[in-house]
Amino acid sequence: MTGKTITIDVRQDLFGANEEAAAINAAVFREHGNRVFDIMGSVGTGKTLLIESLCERLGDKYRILMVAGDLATSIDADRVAQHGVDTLQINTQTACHLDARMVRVALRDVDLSKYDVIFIENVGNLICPAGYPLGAEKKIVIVSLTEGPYMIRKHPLTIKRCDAVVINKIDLAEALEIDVDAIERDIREIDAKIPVVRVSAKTGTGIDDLIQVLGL
Ligand SMILES: Nc1nc2c(ncn2[C@@H]2O[C@H](COP(=O)(O)OP(=O)(O)OP(=O)(O)O)[C@@H](O)[C@H]2O)c(=O)[nH]1
Ligand SMILES: [Mg+2]
Repeated sequence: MTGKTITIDVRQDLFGANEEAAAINAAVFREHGNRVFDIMGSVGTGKTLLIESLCERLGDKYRILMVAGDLATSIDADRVAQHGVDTLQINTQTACHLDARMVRVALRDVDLSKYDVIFIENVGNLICPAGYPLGAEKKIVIVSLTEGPYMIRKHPLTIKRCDAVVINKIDLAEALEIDVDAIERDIREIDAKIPVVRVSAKTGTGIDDLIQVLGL
């Protein structure tokens, strides 16, 4: 056959394959009774500290597994392990986000029936992880005041693709002269109904509200 051009939308193909793998993950999690949360957000926004805080509060109530996505290290998994929960590290090497297949492969030899709750910390990135569902019950995006006042307006798609927004580091609002109400208004303009929780992972403010939003 000559003269025929086939154009493949690689992005669509990749996204389609991921959706299928995510659906399989979701079914496996349901089967094992796992409540799974995909925690995403920029580098340094407070994902690990927030998960540490959640593990401190929920560790007696639930059997928790933390899955850490990181390019090269196990620093975050090691931090969370200090709170007495099981951890699993995925090093993506070059990929700027986890995808559903990576999660499936990583969990293949894990006895999922041992866990009630799985927190997945995605690779630090406010953009790419939003486009790759992992099969989690909820995708939570953490933004923080140190990212400046415009991160919501600059990343509307991320907000649209998530199920809840955490505004972290509110203890720094005064020092950074950031108007938290304005950030929440920006979120509401993109999605009027999405749950928004103001938190300080450092002081513990708002963590109980977040636990409520997660339904834990
Ligand atoms: N003041 C303050 N500092 C915070 C808060 N949450 C996190 N931090 C600090 O911010 C820095 C980054 O926190 P991490 O929890 O490592 O952030 P992360 O999103 O997991 O970072 P990566 O995994 O590298 O993307 C650390 O120095 C934390 O102590 C907060 O609510 N308030
Ligand atoms: Mg981290």
